[in-house]
Amino acid sequence: MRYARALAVLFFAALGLGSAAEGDRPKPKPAADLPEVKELPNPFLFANGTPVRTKDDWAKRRAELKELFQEYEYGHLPPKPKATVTRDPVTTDEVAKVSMRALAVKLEHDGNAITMRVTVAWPTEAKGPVPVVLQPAFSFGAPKAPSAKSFVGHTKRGYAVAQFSLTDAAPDNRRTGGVYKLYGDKIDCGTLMAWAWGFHRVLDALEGTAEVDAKKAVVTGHSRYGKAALLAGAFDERIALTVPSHSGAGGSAPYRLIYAKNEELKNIVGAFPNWFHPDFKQFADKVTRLPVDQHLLMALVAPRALLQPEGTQDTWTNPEGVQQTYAAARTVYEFLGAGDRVSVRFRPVGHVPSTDDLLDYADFVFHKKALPEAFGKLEYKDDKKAFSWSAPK
Ligand code: GTR
Repeated sequence: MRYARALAVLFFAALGLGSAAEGDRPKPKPAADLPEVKELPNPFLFANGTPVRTKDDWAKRRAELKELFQEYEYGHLPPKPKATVTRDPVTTDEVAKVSMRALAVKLEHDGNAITMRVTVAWPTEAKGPVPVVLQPAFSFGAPKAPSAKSFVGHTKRGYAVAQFSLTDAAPDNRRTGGVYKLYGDKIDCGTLMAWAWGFHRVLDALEGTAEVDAKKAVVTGHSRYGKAALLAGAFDERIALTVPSHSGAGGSAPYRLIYAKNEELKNIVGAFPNWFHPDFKQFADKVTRLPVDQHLLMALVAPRALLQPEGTQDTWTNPEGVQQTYAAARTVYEFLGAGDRVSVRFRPVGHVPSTDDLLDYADFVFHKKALPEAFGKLEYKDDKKAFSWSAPK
């Protein structure tokens, strides 16, 4: 049996799959056999109870957490396929001072191919490569060709944008097409991890795009795409700044801390089962047995920069809970000496994103500009810290 498994691992490695395939991985312990943890789980304790004391320990704990998120919540990040990028000629809108080009990113595996279409826009007057914001268009169908004008908000502040449709990487509501067409049943990821993979493939293509500085890549998205952006940032250390906007359940909001009519684990796995690992639904009535919670996903981004934009009237996305996950993730940033790389921004709004907040924070991260005062201000002043642990001294 062991031998067969080892052979299978070798077989899938030879196929170019970095790790074992779905049917081949040992099943993790079921939810009912996991210990109950009522508060936000402690980032500084390994699953076997050993404490994290040093930065080297954190690197190991980080690897452990990545595996826990993959095996229980999201499924595994699919491998990197063969990619061929075709670049259209540059067009320039002289009035908007925006230059653009379209990329077609062809991804292939085992005789199957899919294409992600990306529009890259940058300030015509830029003197060299500029930081780039990777942003999915919020559309469920084929993306329309975006106009130069729609990028002016970014380009006039010195940023490039790479806009694409995550539904090229995986459809919103089923496990077929996109990455599933490439790897079929050899992958166990849900849509959110498939979308994170999509962000990574766009970043691969941007690394070969001279007008942008791919070392200053920002990933962002709103709501469901915010969840995907957070996962993308957590699982790819090339990403310099992660901005999951109003990402809610499955994003930055805690499953364990519910304050009002917030989306709960049972709601999201009921409404969007395909977004997650097929077995994640076992936690619907066992939230406290989940070995992770979402502050730990945020902590995986550390020490790279992370901004949490939230709306205080956007109750479904649990902004009050995010104040807690932010505080909890912050302990890891501070432990790593990067306490100035994480922030939160509460606006008195409902379910709407803010480009200004993203660019203000990017200016701070990339250009050392002062941050407006509202950044880092807590909104729920009476709420006590919802966890008893702290970082090792
Ligand atoms: C809602 C869902 C949220 C969020 C949102 C969106 O229906 O409950 O988790 O994903 O959709 O993406 O707009």
